[in-house]
Amino acid sequence: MRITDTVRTILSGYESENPGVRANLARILMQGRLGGTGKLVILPVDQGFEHGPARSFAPNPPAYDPHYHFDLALEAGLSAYAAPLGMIEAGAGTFAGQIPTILKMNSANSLSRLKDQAVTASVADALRLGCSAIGFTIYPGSDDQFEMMEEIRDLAEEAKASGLAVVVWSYPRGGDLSREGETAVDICAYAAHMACLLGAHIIKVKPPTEALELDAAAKVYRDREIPVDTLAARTAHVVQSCFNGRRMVVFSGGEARDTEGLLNEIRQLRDGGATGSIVGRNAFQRPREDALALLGRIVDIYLGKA
Ligand code: FBP
Repeated sequence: MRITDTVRTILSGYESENPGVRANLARILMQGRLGGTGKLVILPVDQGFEHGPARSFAPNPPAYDPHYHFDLALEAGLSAYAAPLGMIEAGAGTFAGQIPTILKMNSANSLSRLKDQAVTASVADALRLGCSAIGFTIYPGSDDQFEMMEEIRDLAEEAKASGLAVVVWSYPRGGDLSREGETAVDICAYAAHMACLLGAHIIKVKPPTEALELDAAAKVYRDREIPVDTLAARTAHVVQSCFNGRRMVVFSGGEARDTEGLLNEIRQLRDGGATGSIVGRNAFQRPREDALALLGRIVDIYLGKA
């Protein structure tokens, strides 16, 4: 596989990483219909842990089968598939070498009152299963945020030493953050930036809203006239906050909703310079044919065709 100039430029932003890490980032960047473009669309399926099996899979029962998700990501020509240990173990053999996988190393569940996650896999698991990257969630703002940051510090060090890439889901919540503040643009940019500082290669955040949560930050946004009135402008601000574009940033899809609303949002993310999207429920909760059509249109957006 030869990499494109675009991918070579992206990899040059990761200038201290070893060849193993770069090769795994290249694998993800060269996979599927977006291969070589520098854009990514990833399928994440950890919602069984986060929300439970019925809420996640009852809308489309074939999705109870772990093989369904490997196959969906592959058929749709996506860049990678991310899931917790058990889901990856249940399909890694059949699909070995066909689609890059991201082992989600920690998970929350809806039965806990804590804004925290348990570490549920190891770097050795990721290597054994042929994964290209580890994935880890932090909850900036929560009472457990520092412990989570220390966990990813250790895991990222081990993963990078083993040549694996590191993807961080940075989801502000808990503590003194208001519900609105969880997706406020100042908080989203702050959370994305902290994930970069923690050494993430790919950062995953939710699309930011126009809200501003922190008074001290709000003053700067006003005084410096940082544009936050459109989603494209807010996306550009988040990308800038990720080392001025030297780190890849992907945006999550959220709860299942109408197709045109989702696609319009993704067009704005693209226009703001997002690396791509990571879309779970909106994909696997639709019947397979509808999901393939939707993912095809999302990929077309990042190809600049729609
Ligand atoms: P979705 O596209 O289904 O929102 O998936 C993205 C994701 O980050 C999942 O990886 C995760 O399970 C889920 O969102 C968490 O959603 P929430 O934090 O809203 O419960």
